[in-house]
Amino acid sequence: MAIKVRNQKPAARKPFALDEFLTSSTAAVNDALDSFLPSEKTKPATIHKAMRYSLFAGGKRMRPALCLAAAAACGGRLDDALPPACAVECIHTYSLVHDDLPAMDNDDYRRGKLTNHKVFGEGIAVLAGDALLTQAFEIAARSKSWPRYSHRQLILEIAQASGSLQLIAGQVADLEGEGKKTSVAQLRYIHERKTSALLCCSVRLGGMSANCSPAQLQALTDFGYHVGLAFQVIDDILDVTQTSEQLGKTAGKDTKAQKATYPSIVGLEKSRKIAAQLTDKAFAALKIFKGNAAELEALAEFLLKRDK
Ligand code: GRG
Repeated sequence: MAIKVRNQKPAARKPFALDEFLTSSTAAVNDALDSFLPSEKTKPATIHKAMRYSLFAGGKRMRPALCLAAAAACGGRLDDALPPACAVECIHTYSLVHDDLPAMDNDDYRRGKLTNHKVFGEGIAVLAGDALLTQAFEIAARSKSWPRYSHRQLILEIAQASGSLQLIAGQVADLEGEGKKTSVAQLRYIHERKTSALLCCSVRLGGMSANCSPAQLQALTDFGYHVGLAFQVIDDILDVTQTSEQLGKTAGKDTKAQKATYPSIVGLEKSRKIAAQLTDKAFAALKIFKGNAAELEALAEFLLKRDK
């Protein structure tokens, strides 16, 4: 089944119904994740309960949505985009479980629920994160190979985005920067790795699952990079403007941990401007799709305006 068929002329096109897209993409991703993961009863049950606890705790599923939206822009099929979409969500959830550990950010709440280690203990939470990371590669290995993009390439993409040069590098720089004076350039380095790399990977994998052209892949990379940066600027803004209840995680943590953020370096107003400029650059990257990337456009706007 194709994700969406859009062949109307721009003037005749109705405003894109993002709510419907997010509801259906989240449902499809949740069903697929449920089928990929061992059941709660599979022995050892504790680890599978812990993995599922965080995975189904109510995340926004933005990375899978970006993956499916990119596939749609390239004329792909939902069934082909779902495995990479699920793989990136497993990586993302693992990073949150580990990020919340006492040795890292030491948080009690995530996705509106107690953090994994608060429910299952630190040992199981470390293992649940490890198992989700490994699960991502198993799911990627089960996805379809394409003439332009082999399994090897899909797996390489995920490994690079989540490895010691990207996601982990960003987290290391974030940890080491706590309490230190940080420049905007250093902050950009952290955001590129800690956040943008995985969002960009999600978009690229969606394109690859549709056997996209090299030019489309380049456009998706440019889009994902800028949306990823904007995502973290907004995350920093929300940390100081929203309540813990709204966010489903502890608000105000960046200030408390003396973390470098856009609001702390350039102020709230300039941070909002930067997020809008980054989103404009993301929009510009979609020109190549000639109006046929409605899902990606709507998601970029939604991510800029989100309040949680
Ligand atoms: C290996 C010990 C060890 C830890 C790794 C890599 C890592 C820990 C943590 C990643 C750092 C991190 C949490 C980056 C921030 C990215 C971000 C803004 C996450 C929040 O994403 P949302 O808002 O969350 O999409 P939901 O819950 O909605 O999915």
